[in-house]
Amino acid sequence: MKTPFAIECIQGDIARQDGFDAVVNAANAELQIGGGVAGAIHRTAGPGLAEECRPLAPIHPGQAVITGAHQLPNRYVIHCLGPVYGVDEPADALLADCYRHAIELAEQYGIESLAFPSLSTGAFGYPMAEAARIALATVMKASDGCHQLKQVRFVLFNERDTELHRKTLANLQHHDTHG
Ligand code: AR6
Repeated sequence: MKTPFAIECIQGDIARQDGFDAVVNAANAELQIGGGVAGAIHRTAGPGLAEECRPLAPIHPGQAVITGAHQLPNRYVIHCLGPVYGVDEPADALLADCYRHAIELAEQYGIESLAFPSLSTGAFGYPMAEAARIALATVMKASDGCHQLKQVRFVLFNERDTELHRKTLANLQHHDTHG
């Protein structure tokens, strides 16, 4: 698996990714304001985002849809509905679908830089280590077919999750290189 775009993991707020073409929202099925990531994104974007989202809802687990970014410092928001852990099955495949579909949309819209939060690991209860492995492996694999995307960033809320993502990424890249 080669990685034609750069992947980095940083600690921060997904609603403050200045300079990135698009950010991913950990959405609810109705694509309306919620807690966590969806709260931060909708609060910063303003009410126009929920309005643009209304006709696109409801979405199903694993699906991704794209809108404008309104007052966020980006061009687009890609909204993904992650699986509720222990409810939506198969959870691992549905979580991987979110990342794959988000990257497909990014490619279609000529997005060069994309920032992801850790989907499903808050209110939806997905264990962080397992979710990190699925997220990073899926993004690395999807990068093979990408021509537009040049930079992918994972934005984690705290230091522990950031370190976990960095270590997971390093392990996956090591296995890639050394078989
Ligand atoms: N920036 C980056 N990461 C964040 C931020 C932020 N501003 N806020 C929280 N996180 P969640 P889910 C982390 O709950 O599990 C919503 O209410 C957080 O620590 O936002 O997919 C929606 O309306 C966690 O690791 O998303 C849905 O109903 C991760 O982001 C539901 O929750 C995801 O937490 C979606 O649940």
